[in-house]
Amino acid sequence: MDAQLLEIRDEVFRRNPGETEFHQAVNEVFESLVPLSARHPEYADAAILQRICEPERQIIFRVPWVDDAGKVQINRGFRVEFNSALGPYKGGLRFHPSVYLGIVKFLGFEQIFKNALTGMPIGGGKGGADFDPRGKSDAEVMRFCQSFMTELYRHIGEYTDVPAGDIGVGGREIGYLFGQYKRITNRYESGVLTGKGIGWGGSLVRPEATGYGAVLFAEEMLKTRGQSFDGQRVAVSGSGNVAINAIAKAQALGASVVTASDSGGYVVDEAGIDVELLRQIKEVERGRISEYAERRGASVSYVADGSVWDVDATVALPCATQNELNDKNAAKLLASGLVAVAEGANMPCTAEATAMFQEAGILFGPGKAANAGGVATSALEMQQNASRDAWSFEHTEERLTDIMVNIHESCAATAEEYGMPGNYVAGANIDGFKRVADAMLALGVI
Ligand code: NDP
Ligand code: 2IT
Repeated sequence: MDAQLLEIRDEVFRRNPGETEFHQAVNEVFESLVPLSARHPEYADAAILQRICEPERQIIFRVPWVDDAGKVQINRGFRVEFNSALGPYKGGLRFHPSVYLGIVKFLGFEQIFKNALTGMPIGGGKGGADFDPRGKSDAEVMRFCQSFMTELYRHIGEYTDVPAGDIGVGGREIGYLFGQYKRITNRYESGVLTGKGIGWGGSLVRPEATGYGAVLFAEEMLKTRGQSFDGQRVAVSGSGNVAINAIAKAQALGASVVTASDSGGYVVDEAGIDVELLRQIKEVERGRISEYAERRGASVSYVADGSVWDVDATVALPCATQNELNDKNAAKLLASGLVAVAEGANMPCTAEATAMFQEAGILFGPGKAANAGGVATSALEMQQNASRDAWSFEHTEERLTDIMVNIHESCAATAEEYGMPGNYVAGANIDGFKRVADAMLALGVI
């Protein structure tokens, strides 16, 4: 990094103390921008970097609710409206006890560039709460969501800010959130949230989109080396929305997916993960991955507390959470014959692991490119809501496929243009940044 970039980066760190995940995300983007800033002094003249690192608006609010025992509970809610140069703020809500401002800001910052890469008219934002939906009754989740929306509603809207799901927020939560928004505003404003159910404004393919998209992106990377998913041995982490649909798509393309995990441990299924059983346990029963091993039988092993990345694989799809794959895991995977990694989660690989994959010359698809299929399909949901239409599964999946192929092509072309062929991290960061920076230049100092 040159002196100017370092100075701006250090000032961002200083202004946002203690937000380690945000610092990590900012540092990665800055490292990629070295060749761009040399070619485009106009960005520095307009302080684009400093402006892009400062959210347009940050909302932090109290979320009081009453649990089933009648006890008053308090959580903290967040919405960081990061950048609206390309469209309304767009990005998910995460409900997880680890949520604090640094997590929301790292996710919101990544979202700016990811959303730009989709080519859809969406800005970047993220939100959530330190609420843990695990172990809560449906009624408790509903009361929490209603209280959360009772504050959030005044900040969002189909032309302003459009939240969706992320960890801990799926169709059930979006339903309760949308219901409360509709009640408070007395408007059936479908486009205010995405990830809605089919039948009340949702889009087909949105539930599958992130996992499918990550696999489609990885398939495009593999093609550049004359390979495909067919015959690969795939390790997947997580067993939520992204993981399950990544497993399904990788299997459909001929891969053998041998793992899934949750925060309690992981399973190894040498016969290939039974996706329907996994869906039943995780999506219907809201159970644990250990139950998968119990029900699937003797061929499956369950390892409590270990790392899923100890399992040999040729393709790794981290689909759980940030910084879940470190340098030790990377070394182990590389030694086992790894050829590709695509990040289904946001920033699942540590900076050290990412650097090791790149030095080893394997294919590495960063989250802001590889997992962009989810938010891209959210934009397709907004498009259907705006035109009061509902597309078929086939048409919507075709649009998703085109978008993923385009993101792959533009990241590859940008990496090539800036002298780093095959470096999708540089390609995604430069291409995403440029799209937002050019719009910000055009819109003036705002
Ligand atoms: P889900 O809540 O559906 O699933 C999350 C999965 O990750 C669960 O298996 C969960 O296990 C595991 N997990 C979560 N936090 C931790 C943790 N701290 N340690 C270990 N395991 C953990 O979320 P999604 O599948 O939607 O999201 C997964 C990742 O994908 C996240 O990084 C998210 O930001 C990203 N993403 C999601 C998109 C979407 O459309 N949903 C779009 C793009 C990216 P457990 O149940 O034990 O907590
Ligand atoms: O990280 C992400 O891209 C998401 N959680 C999806 C965001 C969205 O608005 O669909």
